[in-house]
Amino acid sequence: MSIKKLFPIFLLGLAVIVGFDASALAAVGQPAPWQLGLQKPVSPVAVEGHDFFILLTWLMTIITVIVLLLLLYVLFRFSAKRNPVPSKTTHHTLLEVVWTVVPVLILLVIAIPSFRLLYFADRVEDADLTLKIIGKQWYWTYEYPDNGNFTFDSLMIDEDTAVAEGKNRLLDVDNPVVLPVDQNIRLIMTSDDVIHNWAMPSLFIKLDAVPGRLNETWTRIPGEYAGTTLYGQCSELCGVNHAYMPIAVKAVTMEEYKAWVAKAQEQFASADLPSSVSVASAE
Ligand SMILES: [Cu+2]
Repeated sequence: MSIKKLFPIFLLGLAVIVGFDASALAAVGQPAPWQLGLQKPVSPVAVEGHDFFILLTWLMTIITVIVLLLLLYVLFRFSAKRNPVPSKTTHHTLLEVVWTVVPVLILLVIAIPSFRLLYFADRVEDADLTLKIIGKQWYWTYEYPDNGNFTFDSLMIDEDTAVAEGKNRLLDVDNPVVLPVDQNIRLIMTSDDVIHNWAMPSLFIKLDAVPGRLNETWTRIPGEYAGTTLYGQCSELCGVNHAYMPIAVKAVTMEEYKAWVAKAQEQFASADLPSSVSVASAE
């Protein structure tokens, strides 16, 4: 491989080492051109997850550099030219203990914050409201059980329409999820057909929606993000239109949320049918 070809890799490595983080430049809740790091974290879980990612990146960088330096030293110091008569040493107790214990310590350093984050993201004790998410081929259905139990479908808007209206192609939907800021929101998800995955990078959520099973997590969007729309996509290969079932979550103030709920209860009022059959087909 020529030096020229290695250059982009070198640049990327350098960017990681100096901690260059494109998320600082990116719009909130969506990917940005030339983005290197994660999307800007929005929820408390996302902030913790982002910190954990930075810790792991540093650990990986340090380990890689140390191993590389050791290799280079061995190549130089013990080459046939400089070391014509090799040592016959086979065991070294202290060295063996060290190269067993040090990796264990590194794994402990990773495991402790990892489990803390896992339990933090698992569930919230005192949820202010619940959003039920149902994956379908190939769109999402949302239920608001705490607000009159209305249900609606959220489908991607046509690509040409999105471009014409200045919206995000492949990301904007006809009916975004609307969530109030500064509230603990319990998210429960399931599926009506195959396994989908409700993935929202800025909320650090990537949870499977499995038929016959109810998975749970939670989120909280700080007040400063009122008016922002966050985007995500299905992240479990679920069929031919897997790439066309995006997620849009609009964060609003509590007053706006109440007004939206009042409107949504009328707009999405279903007949007396149970919510699971209120929607019959994808089109
Ligand atoms: Cu899907």
